[in-house]
Amino acid sequence: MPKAPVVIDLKFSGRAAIVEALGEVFHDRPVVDLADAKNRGRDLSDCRYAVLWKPDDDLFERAPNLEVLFSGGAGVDSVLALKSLPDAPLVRFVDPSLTRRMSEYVVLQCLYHARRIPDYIGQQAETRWQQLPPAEARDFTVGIMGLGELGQDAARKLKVIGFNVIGWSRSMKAVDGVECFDAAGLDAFLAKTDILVGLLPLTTETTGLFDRELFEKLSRSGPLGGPVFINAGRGGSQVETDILAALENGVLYAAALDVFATEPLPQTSPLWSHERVLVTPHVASDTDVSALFAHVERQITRFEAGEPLRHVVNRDAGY
Ligand code: NDP
Ligand code: OXD
Repeated sequence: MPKAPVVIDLKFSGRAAIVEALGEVFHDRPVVDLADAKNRGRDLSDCRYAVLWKPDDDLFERAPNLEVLFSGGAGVDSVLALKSLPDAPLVRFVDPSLTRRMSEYVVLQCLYHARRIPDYIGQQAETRWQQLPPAEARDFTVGIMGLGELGQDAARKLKVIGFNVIGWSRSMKAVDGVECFDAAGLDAFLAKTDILVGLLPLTTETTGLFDRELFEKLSRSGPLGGPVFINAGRGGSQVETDILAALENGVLYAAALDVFATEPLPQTSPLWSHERVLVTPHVASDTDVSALFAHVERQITRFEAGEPLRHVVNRDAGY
């Protein structure tokens, strides 16, 4: 029997990688790539699966028989906000490639700040040779908010480098060597944290969570004399005016932000030019499209064999 088609509507940069990966992964499954002009007016009523990221407004109208939806990313806030999203299971992207990339970003940012690179960049601009008091990873406590797929891997890798690592999540977790806190333990968690890492999904509960009040509860006894805030979860969880104010009045020592309330970050945002803010354009962990399509094909195989899908989003929780 011929396999059911999958429709692809991915507004990712890097078109060539998508085309190459499509050729490699979905061997005998028909693929309808909506970025391909030849599919512009195609009837999509035979498509049972969709892989999507910022899809066309009329996708669900054109493809009324979808049985499983696959998010092109790990975070599904934008997918859940889509108008007329069908009531089919929504599977998010979970894969070792995505996890590895995120952990690299988190380890990089923690070391970058622990080894005072922002200060040395400032000194280099002034041709100033000044050795600042040394500190090493073990002198810092990194607090990770969000101990899911990404947060737990980052925690383990930070431990290997030597950081003290603690973590916070909605439900209590057990991670070897990592002191864990649940939702009720937030204040105790913040009071111990020198470097705060945001790896939370954007939900009604996490919107605006990283605000002045939260920053004021962070530890001020770390080697830098003030906390560092790193956010690679979602920009909607941070209050950007509060980050700027906290940097100005010393409540925060520095920030590294990969995600923003509005993306691309508007040219007018003062975050761009703040000397204690590192801005990256939502690249902490890009989706490897070959890995994404392989994950989709594996899940479809399970689904068609009557096995449960993995990484299905809980729509009530929002992640
Ligand atoms: P998971 O769903 O595996 O983990 C989410 C974690 O957040 C869980 O530990 C969960 O708690 C916790 N959490 C959720 N809501 C709350 C809350 N209200 N209070 C406390 N803890 C909460 O997600 P991933 O680790 O795979 O991904 C995390 C996020 O990272 C994504 O949603 C996405 O927004 C972002 N991301 C960003 C990328 C980038 O390039 N910048 C790339 C990929 C992802 P519990 O375990 O109890 O459910
Ligand atoms: C994701 C992302 O959610 O890239 O995967 O932000």
